Amino acid sequence: MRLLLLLFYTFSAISCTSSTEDQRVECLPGTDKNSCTALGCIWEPTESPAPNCYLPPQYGYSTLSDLYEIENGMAIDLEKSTSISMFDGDFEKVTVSFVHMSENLLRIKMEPVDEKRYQVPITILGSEEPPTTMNYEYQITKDPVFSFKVVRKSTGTVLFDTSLGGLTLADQFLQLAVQLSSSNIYGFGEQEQPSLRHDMNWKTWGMFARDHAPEGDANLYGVHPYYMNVEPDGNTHGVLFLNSNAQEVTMTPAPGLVYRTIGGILDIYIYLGPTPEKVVGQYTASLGRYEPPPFWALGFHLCRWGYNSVANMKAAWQRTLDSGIPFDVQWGDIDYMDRALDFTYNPTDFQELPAFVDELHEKGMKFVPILDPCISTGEPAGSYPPFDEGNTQDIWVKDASGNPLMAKVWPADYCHFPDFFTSKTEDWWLNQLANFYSTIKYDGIWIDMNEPANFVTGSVDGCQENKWNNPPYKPKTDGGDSLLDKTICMDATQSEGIHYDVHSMFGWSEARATNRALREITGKRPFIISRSTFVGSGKYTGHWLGDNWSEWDNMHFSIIGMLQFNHFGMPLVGADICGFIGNTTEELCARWHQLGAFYPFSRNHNLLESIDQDPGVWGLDSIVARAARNALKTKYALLPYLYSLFYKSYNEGGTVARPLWHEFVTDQEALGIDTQFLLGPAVMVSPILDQGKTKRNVYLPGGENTVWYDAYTFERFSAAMKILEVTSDLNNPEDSTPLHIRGGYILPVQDPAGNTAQQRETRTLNLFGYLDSEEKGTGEVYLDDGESMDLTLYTHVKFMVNPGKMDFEVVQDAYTDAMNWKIDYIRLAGISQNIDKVEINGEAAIFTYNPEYQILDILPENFMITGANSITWTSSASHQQSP
Ligand code: MIG
Repeated sequence: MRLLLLLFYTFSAISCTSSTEDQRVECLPGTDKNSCTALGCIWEPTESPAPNCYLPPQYGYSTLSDLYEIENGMAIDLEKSTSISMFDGDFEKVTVSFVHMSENLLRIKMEPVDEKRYQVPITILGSEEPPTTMNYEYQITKDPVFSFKVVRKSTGTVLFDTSLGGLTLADQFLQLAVQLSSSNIYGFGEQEQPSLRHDMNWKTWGMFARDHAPEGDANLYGVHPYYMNVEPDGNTHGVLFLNSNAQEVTMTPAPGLVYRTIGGILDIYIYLGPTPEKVVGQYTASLGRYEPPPFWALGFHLCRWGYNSVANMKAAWQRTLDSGIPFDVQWGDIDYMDRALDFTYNPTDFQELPAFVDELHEKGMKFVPILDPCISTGEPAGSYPPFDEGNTQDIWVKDASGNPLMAKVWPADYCHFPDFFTSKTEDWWLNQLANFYSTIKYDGIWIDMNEPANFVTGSVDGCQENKWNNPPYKPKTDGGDSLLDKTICMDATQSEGIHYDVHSMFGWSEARATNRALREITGKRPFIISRSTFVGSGKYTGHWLGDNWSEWDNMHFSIIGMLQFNHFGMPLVGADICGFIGNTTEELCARWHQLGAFYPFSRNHNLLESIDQDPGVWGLDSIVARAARNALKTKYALLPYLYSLFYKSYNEGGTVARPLWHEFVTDQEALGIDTQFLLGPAVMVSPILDQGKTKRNVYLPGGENTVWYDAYTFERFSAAMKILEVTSDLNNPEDSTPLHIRGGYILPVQDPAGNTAQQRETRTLNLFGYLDSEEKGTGEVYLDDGESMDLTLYTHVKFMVNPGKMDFEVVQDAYTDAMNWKIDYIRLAGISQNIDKVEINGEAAIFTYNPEYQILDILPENFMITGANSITWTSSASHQQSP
């Protein structure tokens, strides 16, 4: 026994001090042997992807104090411990503070002493009162250098451990290595990740807003330095690195990560959850949540770049209507503009646009035009107010010499970028949008090119050579060895500081300004879709996944992107259906509608050079029209459920589209699944993603008692079977997207109509209950007018089924028209005993019971949603048992 213990201690001592390859933290990324050893780092070439040159264990910071109390937390003072300096500008003295933001949110901030650094201008909210108990604790280690661990109190699980070493805090290089609680880690964006769960084999992802089509591991439009990590027991936590500089993260087999950024400070927020949905809810509560979109935003959207005339736009629109496809929103891309000038429309080819928009409105439909941020400088003075007023107001991003930075985007002449961080720019933007609204009654705004995207490097005048434009270390971002590629000079100035610091927040600031403007102009809930996003953008805008390709694998990637943006607090998200770049095929486009109908944001859109791909262009009886029709009718049927999910996510937190593991976090298989997804807790979508296939395997997550129902046939399956083969044959008119509903849930649905306005007019809901193995179920619906800015004016009703009865609870009744909404039809699946009597509020009711399918159908009359209702049913079996 004693020997064993001794061996154990020796072993653990060794594994603590020797760096195995997996635990290395690279020294001076990309260095060679000579400079490695000259620097004092360790050179040990390896065959594995681990770095050859790595930092020694004594590298980092030593402690100058013990932990001492500060307001709402503790702090400790540190001093740089070695002479090794990878880059200039190391902070010699720093303070690390641990701030108790709430019982489930810990902030760790590392700042140089006596030096003011740029900090992201976003306030992360904690609890109103300082927490008295915390679900976390933290432990400091002083040897060989300072490191800390964050521990979940209830389980003792170490969530975040910096003892891998490598802590670097310098002017333009900040690095932290973290040992993770498990390799089930998700997040960091925006890139096109090939799997939702990270590849831990030294994979590096850059983050820096960039106009780049999703491809390989390129950094894309937005920046979200946020991840979620599932602990070995299924508890989950989230971590935000609040930083807006160019940055990267390397996932390592430790399992760990090495985070690096080239500016600002290390400012880390750890969200304790402990369920995946709670993590997201805490994250969005701290940043501001996405408001429920207008109801119509959940309908089908049609767009393309290159209608080139209102006639072509109308033709595509008409074909879609003629094909019987539910359809709510027509979009206009830059070709509607006069010579690509914002706030104009082409006076010849789009002369009829305002009239067409009126026609759309008469039919209950909507119109969303695009706007680009760069404002043309080339119009004659006095003829183009957006530019003239921008000049007067002095709103432009300035170059290093203080002149408005000259960029080149779509307009023929050079253009200036507005600095959306100032309120005078917001006022100017509001003004332009208001004037535009007086010509075209748009219903929402699409903001593109806001990375910001520039067709010349830096500016038309180039950029100076300096530490901002040519930083000593460039993270793994696309664009060769330059940060300036396709964007503006890093030393350009904005009110919040140099562009170097705020680059990736350009889209965030434009979305905030647009949100504010649309509220004032329309008096309604704004609908905005932005290409570039940052931490907290969900407070202002939805997102689409950018310039994807009409390729089969891109459908799979779109599921991953959609789920990630739900993690990032941006639930209104989708990818261009049928793909943006290249020509789609009929089969691909049909399958993509089957998937895309179930994106929270469903839009078909493509590129100037590509063929028409609207669902109507393939012919009324084509597989595309049929797939779109079937799938979108199902989506429209589910809209009350989907819309309620948005309300729930706003009121209580959580996602709309979520990975399987959010609901089944201890199901090991579910942790790796990303070809299926859930809408809310109950609806599982398993699209066919491969060319030529009509079948696929569906993984049924859950335990032995979990039941799944085929959404269309109500056939019941136990999750114990794990794999279910499903068929969706495009040639079979009945087949659609494979959908399964989780037992235990009651979905509020509606009969699908041509558009959401028509659908809502019926003021009728149906309830589909899919009962669990104990014949129970719950569900809820949020009803409102679908467009008010006041988000308290809703009615919220819950439904509960227990054996023999269904109860309704009106939780809140603030939507005045709710009193006119009724329930026409209730179907309960999974009732095993023959039912021979159903009563509604004590009165006999019309019903049928199908013993083969175990389905009870109830047809109530004048059954108002907000009434004090209750339904009971009895079976002949129970009659026989009673005396
Ligand atoms: O340089 O407005 O991602 O959806 O069709 C391309 C034209 C500019 C990029 C967007 C895309 C849009 C296109 N825009």
